[in-house]
Amino acid sequence: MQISNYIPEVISNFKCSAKGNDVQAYGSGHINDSFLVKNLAPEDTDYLLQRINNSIFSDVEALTGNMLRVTQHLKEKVLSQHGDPLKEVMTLIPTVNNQYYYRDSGGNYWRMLHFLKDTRSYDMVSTAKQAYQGGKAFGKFQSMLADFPSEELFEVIPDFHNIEFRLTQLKEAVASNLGDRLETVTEELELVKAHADAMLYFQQTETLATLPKRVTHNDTKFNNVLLDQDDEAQCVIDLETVMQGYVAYDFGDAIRTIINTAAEDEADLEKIQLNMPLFQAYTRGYLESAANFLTDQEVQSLVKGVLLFPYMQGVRFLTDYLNGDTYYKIKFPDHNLQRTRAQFRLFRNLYNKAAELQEIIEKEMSNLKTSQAHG
Ligand code: GN1
Ligand code: MG
Repeated sequence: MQISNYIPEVISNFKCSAKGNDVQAYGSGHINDSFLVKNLAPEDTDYLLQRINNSIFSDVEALTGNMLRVTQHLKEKVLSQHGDPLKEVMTLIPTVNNQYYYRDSGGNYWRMLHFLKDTRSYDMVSTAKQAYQGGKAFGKFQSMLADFPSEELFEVIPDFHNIEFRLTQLKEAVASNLGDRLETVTEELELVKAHADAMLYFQQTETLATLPKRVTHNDTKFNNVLLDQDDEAQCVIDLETVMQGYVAYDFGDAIRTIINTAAEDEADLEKIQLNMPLFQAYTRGYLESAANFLTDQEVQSLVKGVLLFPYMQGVRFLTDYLNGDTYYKIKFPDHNLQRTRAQFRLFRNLYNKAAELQEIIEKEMSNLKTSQAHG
């Protein structure tokens, strides 16, 4: 049976006022399926219904527990700052049995969220204001969770951002060559090899000793920030990978989409250029809201995250390509190869500009200190 056939059953099991007369596929996620469930009366709440990919998120109960605790914590913070928790934080809708996920008669897992009207998200950034607002939003997100006991969060996907583990997965994919595609990726494997040692920075024992683990979002693509009609940041979404991590992970993953003048899967590699003003704007917004809790070492580590994330994303796409496309949704046969090449081109461009990126971070940090000193 098709997934969408379960939707009436699913809707009737959540405490929601929509009747399910108007349901549309929604968003551009690579893992879950999302649907917008509209209410007939325009003034009523709409809902976002998501089928959770439970071959990837295998413990839906623990995952949901993380999301509940984190959203609860964020809502309290927003309230104490006189904000609107319903608009600024994702709201999970309970089922008729007061659970926050539902398993349908076909064994599929679902969650329902309050849909935030009059907001927009962008797969690519076009203005400095958007980039700045994105930085503010993710910085504020981390800042509001800085006092949350990160070790209590369940590790939803073990070793999610552990590059050593990702490289091992790639090695295994090369060895089994399930998709019979090894011959097409010689150059890509060379690039992986050439940079592997340098990319292990976050796995080193010295790093573990100096950098604090915090609550991080772990999927800070720009389209995971909802902006309002004036392009002001309103809400950070897609909280299922919120776990313990390094702040540089979130910074790096965000820059991966923000600084790139082309799409994540751009076929024409020449179109993949770096937009430095957007990098600067994001960095400024981020530091403005995160500098209050960041250590000097963490600020120093940010640029390492910027290099790691396109590299690691390329490694993950390449692994999936070699495995015959079992993890990411694809739109055409070589999609994962095209994604890999685009991410590796972005990585090379960033690698060549690492010193300049570092200078921008330092300059923004010192501007911030100066302006704070002057009240
Ligand atoms: C996946 O499904 P989506 O688009 O939210 C992936 C992220 C990747 C991203 C690449 C659980 O996120 O880690 O960075 O694709 N999520 C998971 O665009 O693997
Ligand atoms: Mg995601």
